[in-house]
Amino acid sequence: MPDAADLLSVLSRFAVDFDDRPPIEPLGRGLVNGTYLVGTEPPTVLQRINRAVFPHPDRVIRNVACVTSYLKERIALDGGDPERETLTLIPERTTGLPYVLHGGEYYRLTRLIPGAVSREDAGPDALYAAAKTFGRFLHRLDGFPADTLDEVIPRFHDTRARLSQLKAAIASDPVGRAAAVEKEIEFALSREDDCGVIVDGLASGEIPLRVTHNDTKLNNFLFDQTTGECIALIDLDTVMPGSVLFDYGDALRFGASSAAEDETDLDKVFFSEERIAAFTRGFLEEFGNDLAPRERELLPASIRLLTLECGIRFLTDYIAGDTYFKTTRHDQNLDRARNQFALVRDIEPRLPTLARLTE
Ligand code: GN1
Ligand code: MG
Repeated sequence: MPDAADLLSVLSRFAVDFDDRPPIEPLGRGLVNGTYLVGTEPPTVLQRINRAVFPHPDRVIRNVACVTSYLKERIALDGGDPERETLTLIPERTTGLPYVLHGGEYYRLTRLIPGAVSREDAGPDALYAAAKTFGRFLHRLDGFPADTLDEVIPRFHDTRARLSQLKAAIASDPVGRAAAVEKEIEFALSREDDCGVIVDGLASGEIPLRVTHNDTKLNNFLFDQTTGECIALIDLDTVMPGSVLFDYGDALRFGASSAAEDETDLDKVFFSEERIAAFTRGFLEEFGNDLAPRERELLPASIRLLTLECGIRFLTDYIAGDTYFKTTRHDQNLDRARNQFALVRDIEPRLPTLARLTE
């Protein structure tokens, strides 16, 4: 955690008057940005944008500002609560910009949504609720002018490009780890032929390009602490033009797994059909009528592909020396990669059965 004095001086530059010297503590389990709860009146969330992941943090935050102000209008039109159903950025006092630049780092401050919690694990009911929120999110961004968004991480969900990054890491092998993970490398490379199915569909026009979230893991949804209702989809840093299949597949990659993303006992790691069914039902209720035939057809395959892609990314980062995803223990990225590959192995023979859920 950075120096408290530094964070306090950053906070003082946002256009908000805190009650007193605010207590600051780490918040959440995101793998990229530094996130802190500023626990005073008004309660807020401070984030330091990871510059290694996002080379232009100002563009990331500008995207988020545009997307949230658009969403707020749409939420109000739907009769919802714009302060609760999406993030509210607090500007810098003098410039009015949605961030503070301090010591070369970009910080943003958002209002804490009261009574809302994020979850690492959820049963079918919560997944059904999350899927409804996700479907509404897509609808609300339907008319958003996609060309005004900066593509903050180009080819973010281009699985073929992710595989090329893996090959590049293996070739340079900067910390000498590649030889010990030959089995995992082979697992990924042997699936190369299937990696282009979504991006090829986007290129041919069979899959529509939409404004999508691109990071729909369960802990990016907020739930009401008392009613369990799903309130909002947050972590909007990767909102970019993409495919709905990226979001559906990624949501289930994480949300329908029987275990945590870094569980090392792989016998405990498999997909729950009940959870896939619940999320799919909520999603189709909200968004089923908008789906193109090719999108609907590829729903089950997208769970497999996005899980494979995430495993490839974890493995690449392990070989590259753990420079991208935060780790808290040795070999955690390798454990994460093995975990994702276990899920892929589990789902591959089950795809024909799962297809019935999306018909
Ligand atoms: C990162 O920051 P967080 O935890 O919401 C990552 C996602 C991965 C996820 C894996 C910008 O998301 O793409 O799927 O970790 N975000 C970025 O848990 O790379
Ligand atoms: Mg997150």
